[in-house]
Amino acid sequence: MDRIAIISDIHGNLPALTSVLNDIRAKDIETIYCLGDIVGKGPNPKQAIKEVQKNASKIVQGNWDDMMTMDIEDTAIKWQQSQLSIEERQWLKSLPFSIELWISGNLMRLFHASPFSVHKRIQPWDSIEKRLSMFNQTDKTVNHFGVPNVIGYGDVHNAYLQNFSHKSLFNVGSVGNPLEIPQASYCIVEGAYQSRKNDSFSIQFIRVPYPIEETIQLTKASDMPEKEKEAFIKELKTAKYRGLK
Ligand SMILES: [Mn+2]
Repeated sequence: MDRIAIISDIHGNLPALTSVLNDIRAKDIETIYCLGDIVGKGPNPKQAIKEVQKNASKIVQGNWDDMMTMDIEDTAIKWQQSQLSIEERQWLKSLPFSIELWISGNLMRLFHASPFSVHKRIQPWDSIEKRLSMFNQTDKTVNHFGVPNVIGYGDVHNAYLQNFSHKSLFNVGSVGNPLEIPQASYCIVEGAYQSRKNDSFSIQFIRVPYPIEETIQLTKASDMPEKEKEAFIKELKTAKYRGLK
């Protein structure tokens, strides 16, 4: 059986990313996919890009990655943009929308937020219609092989698995900005890679404690706007979203 580690939503949190990469290596897993939001919110977007480029073989775009080349009047976005070179920002812009693969007879599609847009969010508590729409074909998805029965994504920073209507919907959670448990989150999928033959298939959810205090110190030491520092540090400690739910 083959194993693929799926990470997402690093958000420039280097201590969390390092801890997760060490955990993946300790499990002898060689294939890593990343579901976007490498940058945004956290203090080390540049280093996060470097590590993801070095370690992940497939990477899709997140909403923050997309915003790095947009002209938006927002101090948080402007600060993140100021940390990156033109080349890094264009690389984020060029990232693909989705990944599709056969694994143990399952057609699995991976993307950041939903098949509609990196900016369109679907939560685990949304209506069944909304959750079923995660399996839709759109002009953004790859659609090489047909309609997927397994969807994996990031974006909501909330790891979960739901089985319904003969389908599986899972979220890998967030490496650098988890919003349920203050520990880094990622998934491992195990099955026969590129096999259309039905066989055993599993999704494992892993939590990795990491030195949060280090990330807090890196955030404090950066020249990020004070308001953004406070909000990010609060989210790291509490694992609660700063905005309204
Ligand atoms: Mn995110």
